[in-house]
Amino acid sequence: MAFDIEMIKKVYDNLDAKVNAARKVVNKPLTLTEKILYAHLWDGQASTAFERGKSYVDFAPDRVAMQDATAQMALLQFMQAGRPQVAVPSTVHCDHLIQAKEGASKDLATANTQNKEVYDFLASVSNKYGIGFWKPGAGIIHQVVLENYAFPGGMMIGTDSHTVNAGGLGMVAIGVGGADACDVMAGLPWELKFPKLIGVKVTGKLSGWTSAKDVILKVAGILTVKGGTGAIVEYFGEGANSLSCTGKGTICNMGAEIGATTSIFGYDVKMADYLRGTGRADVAELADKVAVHLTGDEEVYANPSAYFDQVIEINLSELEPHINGPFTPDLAWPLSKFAAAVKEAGWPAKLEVGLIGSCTNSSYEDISRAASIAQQAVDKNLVAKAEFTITPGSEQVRYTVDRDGYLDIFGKMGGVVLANACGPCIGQWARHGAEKQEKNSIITSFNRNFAKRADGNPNTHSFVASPEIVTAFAIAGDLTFNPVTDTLTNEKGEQVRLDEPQGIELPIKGFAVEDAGYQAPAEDGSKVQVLVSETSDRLQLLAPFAAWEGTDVTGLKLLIKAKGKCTTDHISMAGPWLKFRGHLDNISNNMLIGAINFFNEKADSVKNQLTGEYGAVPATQRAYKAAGIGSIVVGDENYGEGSSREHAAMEPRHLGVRAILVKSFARIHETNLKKQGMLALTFANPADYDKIQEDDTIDIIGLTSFAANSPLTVVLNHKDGSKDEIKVNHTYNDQQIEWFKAGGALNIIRASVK
Ligand code: MIC
Ligand code: SF4
Repeated sequence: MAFDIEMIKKVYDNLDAKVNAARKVVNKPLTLTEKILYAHLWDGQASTAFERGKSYVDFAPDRVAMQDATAQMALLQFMQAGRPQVAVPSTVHCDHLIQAKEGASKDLATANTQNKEVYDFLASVSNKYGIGFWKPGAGIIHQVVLENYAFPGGMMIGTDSHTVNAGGLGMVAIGVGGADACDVMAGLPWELKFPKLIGVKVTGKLSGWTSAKDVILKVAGILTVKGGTGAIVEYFGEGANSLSCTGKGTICNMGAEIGATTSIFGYDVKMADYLRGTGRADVAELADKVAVHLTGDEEVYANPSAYFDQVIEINLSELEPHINGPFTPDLAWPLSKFAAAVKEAGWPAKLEVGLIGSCTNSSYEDISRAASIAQQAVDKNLVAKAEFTITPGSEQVRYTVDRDGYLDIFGKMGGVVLANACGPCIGQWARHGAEKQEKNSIITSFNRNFAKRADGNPNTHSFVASPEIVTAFAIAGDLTFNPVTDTLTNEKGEQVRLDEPQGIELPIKGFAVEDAGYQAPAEDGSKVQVLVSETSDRLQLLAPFAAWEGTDVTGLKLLIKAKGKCTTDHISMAGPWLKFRGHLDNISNNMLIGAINFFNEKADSVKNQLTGEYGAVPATQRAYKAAGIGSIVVGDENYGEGSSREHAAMEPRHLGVRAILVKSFARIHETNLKKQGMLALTFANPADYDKIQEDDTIDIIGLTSFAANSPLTVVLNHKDGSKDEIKVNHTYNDQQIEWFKAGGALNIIRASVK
């Protein structure tokens, strides 16, 4: 059950009836997003319109995609659901566990040895349950999905926040935690709060150095890392139609960085071309027949402010290339202002490494445009001043760009081709010298640039831009260089200028590949044995979490009051820890080690209230657990921003943290916490964050009458004997309260298996 044209036909066959039914209940012209959402309701058709940002709705997604680092936990959970096969077409992609060190072939060979046990587990569990398996080296999940599985008008969930990449091919594709994926694979509905809708009207046409990446870099600057929370972003207008399908993918991909539930473009000629170019003319033909339902209604796009909750306009003709960063993807600088910003802030102007590719930016078009810059370095006697790496998104892209000579050009410029995998984007980068923690700058065409993410060095200033800008900067080795206006001195001492990039959207000779890296599952997997060794330090079968004790939870110790940005990278770091993604107890040793303690401004140093001593967060929490004492974590705005990794929710659950109390949550993380039976609470008055003291013992009151839409009370018992009582909100609905009571959603599914 991987690629399934019959499934696509079924979606399209029902589309007309479902969209028309939605039209009746909504009673006004429809956006594309509404058409797809209403067409994927779990019980078929809606009887009333849903309230945006309020109604919880059950959906029936068409597909599930999982990457290796999250699939382990998703599938360990699925194994407990007692189902013989997955209920919807699903795939696993081995991309996150390959470390970049010496280049593609050596690194892949090392990964195959080091991760053998995990790959064997994933291959066998996929084989057993009817899941398509993409081997290490096949490519990064989102690129492989775009090339093979995404289709206009479909709905997909994936255990990775950048699942949203498939919006570039007109799909509502949403990142979720493994427990959500487990539900859908088990044949259960998937629940989401009906999103708000942000419309982005795109006018004009790209030219020169500006690319699709700059659209999202600009939008990220406007909306910030939390501006898209709870919303789907729909792009439309003649400018949108002029962007290549993979360019649309790039824009949707990085929509994860503004917290958007997903982003989407309507079906158009560019998508049809891409479907044909990637061997899916049959899908294009089917989509053509229902094309009116694969885009928003004309009235909506003619008068967007009447239909969207917020409208943004981007004029491609005026858009400048952007560079975002450091340390956060929403700090957006137009190229013309960047050099001054670098100087004023004192960021290291010398560029050490430029890295192109990743799931965000590794299309044929991206590579060809970047190569047109690299070729100029060769032709104009320029020697690249910075190191340069290329990460192809899939074996199909790699093989094709190699055939067409692009990799050769990068080689001549001094570039190193890394494996078709996440690599440096997720800290899988054995960067020489990173351990010295020197202040330095790198620039990537990736999507995230949180502190420590790429190389573990907190002093690496990481910037995000398009592949062509990254290539130009790598040649210059200088962040204050502006390729549009500045010249460079070549080996002969001449002043030379880089011409604008030129690219080709789709390969003229077509895509080619020798071994795409796909392994189909057994027809009948009932006899297949799943391989998990009992002594493994990388894989551990899950034990059920305990149910709620039925009373208020009192006497909780404050574990940490996290200050400022606390992303999933801070809560459950990736890089070296990725190897424990299938072993809950071992990976719990990274819990919150990146979060900054409000009271001493240090990472991984909190007060153990039992001893009064400062220690590492995981060790302190294990001490509370050993003493049978629960704890609470307090955080700031947009807590849990970034990844879909449910480890960030399961680790505190496993170690005995009872509640996370913050100013606001990122969507996926909040759901992950609920799914695992945790209490995810927000301050009714955000200023109450200031009332939390280091030695507080905390009670959560009102759980015996825990109900939707009714706040709970938190009592802060301070060390000096005084108390503060504060109101805290939550977004649990009735079903989610049942998850809490049962000790986690999986306990409910497990109980239903006879
Ligand atoms: C990321 O980009 O942060 C990751 C690594 O792809 C994560 C998934 C993970 O943590 O395994 C994501 O984006 O969800
Ligand atoms: Fe991999 Fe980076 Fe893409 Fe995440 S953002 S899927 S780590 S390439």
